[in-house]
Amino acid sequence: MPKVALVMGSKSDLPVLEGFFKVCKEFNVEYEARVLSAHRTPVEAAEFAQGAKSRGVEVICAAAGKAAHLAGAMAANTTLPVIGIPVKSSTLDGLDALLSTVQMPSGMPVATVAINGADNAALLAVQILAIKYPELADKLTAYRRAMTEKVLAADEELNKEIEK
Ligand code: RP5
Repeated sequence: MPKVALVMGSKSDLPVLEGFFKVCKEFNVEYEARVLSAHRTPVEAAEFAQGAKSRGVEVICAAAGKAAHLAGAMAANTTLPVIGIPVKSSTLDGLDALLSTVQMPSGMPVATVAINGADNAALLAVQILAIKYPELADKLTAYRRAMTEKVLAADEELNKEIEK
């Protein structure tokens, strides 16, 4: 079973990360989740990233707010793909975390999703895994089809309403 890791800088980040778990469950992707901070637990965070591949993890998602160094710290300690989730904190509306996560120097990429974009982080992880696991590719196709049908139904509904 494909496996994704989610690491968050603080347990206070958890409420905005529910979408990650929902998507993993929907696609039947195994996950592990940890609270580890690049600033407060730098040694443990580095060890986590260094050992991820040998634990069977194939993609790491890292969520953090403020001076969000966590995704970069993950990337520095593994060659696995790292997806950064900037978390909106009480100040600066998450722009601080967005820039800290996305502005990685050349040679050390972090694929960054929207502020609080935990569902998209999981979906991107599934898309990466789908290169290797054909059943995930099939599920993604069905997921996209369902999304399309939902929008087309809303479009039809709207047009019935404005005809009145
Ligand atoms: C970051 O600092 C965490 O990811 C969190 O978003 C933010 C605040 O952390 P707490 O002070 O709530 O633990 O490292």
